[in-house]
Amino acid sequence: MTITITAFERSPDGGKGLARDTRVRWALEEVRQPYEVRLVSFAGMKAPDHLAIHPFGQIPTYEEGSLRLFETGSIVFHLAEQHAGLLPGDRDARARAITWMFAALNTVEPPILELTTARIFEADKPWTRERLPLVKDRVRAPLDKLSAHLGAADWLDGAFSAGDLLMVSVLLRLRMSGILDEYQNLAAYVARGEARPAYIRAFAAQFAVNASSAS
Ligand code: GTB
Repeated sequence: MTITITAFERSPDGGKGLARDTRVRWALEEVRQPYEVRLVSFAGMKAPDHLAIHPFGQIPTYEEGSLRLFETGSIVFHLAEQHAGLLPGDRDARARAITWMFAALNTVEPPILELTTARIFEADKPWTRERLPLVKDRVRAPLDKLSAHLGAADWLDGAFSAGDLLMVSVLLRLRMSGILDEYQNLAAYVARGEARPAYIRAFAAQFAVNASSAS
């Protein structure tokens, strides 16, 4: 059955792989499922036909026959459940990998999003300069713990899993801030994720869209 996802017609990051379709593409590549992409404009995201798939008018979405999903966590979980490669077979190890998926999205990502908001969308506000150090410290708090947990291991809990895929995707957004480089093992962890052939294919696919829309 054909899988179709949606992505920005023109990503605000110009193809750096920071928009959330990249993590879905990465999961699809890890489980070796071919997919098609429907590109959506900002106006198109708010149109009734897109809102019927994504009630919040965002990307990415996922369509497979009559199944329509939104939320990257749900999409990656669906792929990990349906295909081998992203979740371990052992019951307990699988539950722990799913726990790391939630940790990435519920614990680590929210302060990173707040930092992006402060740095980009609130950069011109008079209070941002004073507030930024506080926001950065809120990013560091979970990273201190994550770094201690990871230690010298390659992945968060044994073999690479959907938990690592989401955690690396979330941490990637920190690179521009310099905070990732404060944690040598986390920077190496992200680099390991980016070096995976499936990530390289996913990155190239989203880059190609943005390179052609820029010309
Ligand atoms: N919780 C949802 C999920 O995980 O799927 C969040 C989805 C989401 O925020 N989608 C964004 C979107 O559609 C795109 S990724 N925004 C349009 C809108 O809300 O109207 C967010 C994003 C945008 C731009 C960059 N960038 O330029 O670096 C990075 C990430």
